[in-house]
Amino acid sequence: MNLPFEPQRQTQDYQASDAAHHIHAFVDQKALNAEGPRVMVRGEGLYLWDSEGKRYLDGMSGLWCTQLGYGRKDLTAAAAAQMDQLAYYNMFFHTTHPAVIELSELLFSLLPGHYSHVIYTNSGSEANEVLIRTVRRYWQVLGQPQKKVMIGRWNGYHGSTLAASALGGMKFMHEMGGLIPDVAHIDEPYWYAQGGELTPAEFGRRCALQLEEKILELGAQNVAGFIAEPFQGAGGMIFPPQSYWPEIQRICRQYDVLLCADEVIGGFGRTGEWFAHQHFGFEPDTLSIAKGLTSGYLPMGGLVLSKRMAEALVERGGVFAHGLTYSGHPVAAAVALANLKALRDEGIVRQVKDDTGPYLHKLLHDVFGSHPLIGEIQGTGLLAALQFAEDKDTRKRFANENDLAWQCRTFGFEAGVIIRSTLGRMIMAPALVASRAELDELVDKTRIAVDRTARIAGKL
Ligand code: PXG
Repeated sequence: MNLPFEPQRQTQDYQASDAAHHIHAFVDQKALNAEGPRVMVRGEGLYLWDSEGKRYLDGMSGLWCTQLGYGRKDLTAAAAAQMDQLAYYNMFFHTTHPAVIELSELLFSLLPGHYSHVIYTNSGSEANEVLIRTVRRYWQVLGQPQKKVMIGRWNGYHGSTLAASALGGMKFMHEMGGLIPDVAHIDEPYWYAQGGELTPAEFGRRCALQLEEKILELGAQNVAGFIAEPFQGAGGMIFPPQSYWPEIQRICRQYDVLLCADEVIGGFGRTGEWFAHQHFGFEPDTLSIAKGLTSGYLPMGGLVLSKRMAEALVERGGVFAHGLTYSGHPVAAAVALANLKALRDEGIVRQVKDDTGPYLHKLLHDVFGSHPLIGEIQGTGLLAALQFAEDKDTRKRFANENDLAWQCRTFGFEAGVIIRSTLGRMIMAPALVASRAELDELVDKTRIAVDRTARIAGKL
């Protein structure tokens, strides 16, 4: 392999150089420099190897994105061939290219029929940046320019750029310069933590009704759209109660507020449906996509628009002053095309729905259903969360749940599995190509980590 970097340096050498030059994501950099990051050097299928030669089963698909796993030669071949043929061209000044044309054809063959157009970006954050401008532009074109407020949810995550972090509901991000005007938030539908004495159904309905209250408070004539993840990802892999989405959809339609689904994590087969809104049974006006679009092999995202919106923007909108140098990048588009073909032609999404998804959830219920540390198991398809509970009867959470979950994640690494911790929840989202044997290993090793955590929490 002709890699442009030295293949085998010492771990400490890597770490020292990294500490000297690199600011990492969402971390106290000084603390990380003292500890030294793990250096990942290779991936194959569901497995990763670090610079010490230790192997891990990646239970998180990188960051919820490597649907096909690592090392897929069809994707690397697609990238190399496209680079040889046409490494770069753009969507400006009246040009396009075959890779992006075929990608769009395939994308819309997989989507429900009421979507027709996409604006490509390089990431999920950018998709949500574009979303705000597109939604506002849509209302301008319809003669309602005052309709520009976006409503998001507390503890929602829509990315890390300025407007995307404002749409999101991570208060600590808002406090670090992440707010913009004309954005409001309502509560998240996290029944386990916030449902109190209410049934999940009643709590889900009440959370949804907050949207109606917020719209009435702001004036429906001022509200452009409501954005939410069909299930929260970074916020803890939280599934809303079943009563939630039908009520949200009713409210959006009643007040003429666009319903914007952030499918960055939920899209491309994660739930066993192609898109997570199909699992929950609602019909958004826009879809923000990224991650699984290319299985993470190259950066690419996009904003998918309904026919109704696209028709207004295309037929009546004139120039939309928006574009990115790399929108619809040919190499990313070629990789996305190869990725979506593989997901479709190898029946991978169907396999998640009919076989590996149910298999994983049965296994999790068998192993953790009456585990002393676990109060709730959520998820569907190749997506699951385990909720830590100090008292399962009252749904009391540990005061130090964040530390416990981080500890559990570390125990996971020691056991050779990568799982994600958020507050008091452990999350799994393995590659969609996972076999039953790999899911067995994922759950076995997670069990080791959870048992060790239960011991330090005094539960075992
Ligand atoms: N929307 C959602 C729903 C996301 O989960 C983004 C937008 C932003 O995408 P980009 O490509 O700009 O990162 C995301 C990203 C985690 C984690 O640890 C989750 C994300 C990113 C990094 C870490 O759960 N999601």
